Amino acid sequence: MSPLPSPSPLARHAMAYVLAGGRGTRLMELTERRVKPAVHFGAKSRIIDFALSNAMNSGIKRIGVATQYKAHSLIRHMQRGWGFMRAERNESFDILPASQRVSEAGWYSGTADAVYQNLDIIESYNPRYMVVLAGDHVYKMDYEVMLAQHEQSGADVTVGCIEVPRMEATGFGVMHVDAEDRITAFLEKPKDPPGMPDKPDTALASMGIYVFNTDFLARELRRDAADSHSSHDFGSDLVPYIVKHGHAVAHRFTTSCVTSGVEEEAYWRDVGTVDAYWQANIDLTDVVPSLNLYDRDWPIWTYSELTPPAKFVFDDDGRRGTAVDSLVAGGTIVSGSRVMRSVLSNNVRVHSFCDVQGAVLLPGVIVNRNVRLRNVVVDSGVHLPDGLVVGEDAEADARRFRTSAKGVTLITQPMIAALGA
Ligand code: ADQ
Ligand code: ADP
Repeated sequence: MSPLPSPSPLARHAMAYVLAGGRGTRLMELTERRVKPAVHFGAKSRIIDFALSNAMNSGIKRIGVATQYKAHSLIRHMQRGWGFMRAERNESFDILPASQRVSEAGWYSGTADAVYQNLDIIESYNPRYMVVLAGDHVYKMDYEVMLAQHEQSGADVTVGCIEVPRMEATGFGVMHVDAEDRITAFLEKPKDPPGMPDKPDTALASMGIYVFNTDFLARELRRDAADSHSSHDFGSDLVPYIVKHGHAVAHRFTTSCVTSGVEEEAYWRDVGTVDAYWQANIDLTDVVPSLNLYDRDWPIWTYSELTPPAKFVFDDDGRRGTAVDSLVAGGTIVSGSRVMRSVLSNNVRVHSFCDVQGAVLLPGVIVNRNVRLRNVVVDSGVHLPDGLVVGEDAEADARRFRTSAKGVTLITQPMIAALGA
């Protein structure tokens, strides 16, 4: 007897629509010149690479990315790294800046509007499902699993969700579900988030990931566009409306993609603040990190400049250049200095007599001699002057740089320029 044909993967009939237009103000000066999804992450990637790679690894062949705020760095990155999708293979990759397609009013007023304004493009591809994603989260997730639940439950919308400590849920959409995981209430960014009935200190938070049938979504977006009281946002308007008037179901994200037969515990971070961004980077330096970037079955694709290998050298006086418990990208040279528990992106230089710990150094950072760094994020291209000490005197750091609640110091080029002024 011939084996039964395997069911067609649903991802093949889906389009991923990545929202990448919001600035991400809580990353402070890191998003002064680029939007949050374009911010470098994990030595070689940008934040948006996670959503895009998840879509591709899940088998989704059509991707649209809505851009708006300071999109140059993001668009340049996607053009360099994601231009391989081919129409001949039924693939598409569309970068969709707000372009007055619906009216001449201009910008995307909210996340739902950022989809509504491109409905004609979406409908021209005729996808059965829309997987709406935020472009600013770090995680590995197989959307096929979510699509399968969506199809099985017959929901109007399926919302990705994760359990978080109750008081950390103030920045998220928080939901109540019944025994079948049907969403019975949805509160966007509540000041006092409700706990789960059986776990009062935990809240069920929306990950801002939604699956819809395209025809349902199109109808809802047109209804919402005509509603003058709406802010045209998924979390504030569309999802609460569907919860009230339709059938919304929660998809619990409990396992990151299952690859090589190994189940990884779910890891998902909205790296929205300097502290969260720093921590998620430094988490990667753990001996066994929760987010495995070395998983060849679930590659995080990116554009990365072609660089010579990283190099570690003795300086003239025979001091070793070392980096331990650290991620070091290509083109980087550590000479006669000690680097620990740090993330060094492409083309970084660490010169002699330096002590670098807990540092997230973005591409092209130059650390001149005698610098001591503790718990810092240094923006791309910054040259740290000889003898700079950061992380030992909180008051001095706060005067010169941007310091966070948890003691991480963010350093950008204008801050360094101001030191010499
Ligand atoms: P927020 O985190 O506040 O809440 P939001 O600011 O809506 O998310 O941004 C979501 C994504 O949309 C981001 O990637 C952002 O870049 C993009 N975006 C924002 N405004 C945009 C615009 N005008 N045009 C295009 N793109 C835009 C949402 C949900 C919550 C949920 C959290 C999870 O509303 O319910 O809990 O995400 O992080
Ligand atoms: P990346 O995001 O790759 O780290 P850069 O740090 O080079 O890129 O720049 C971030 C963004 O700021 C880019 O969009 C770049 O074009 C823009 N930019 C860089 N330098 C300047 C400048 N002097 N004036 C205005 N914009 C700049």
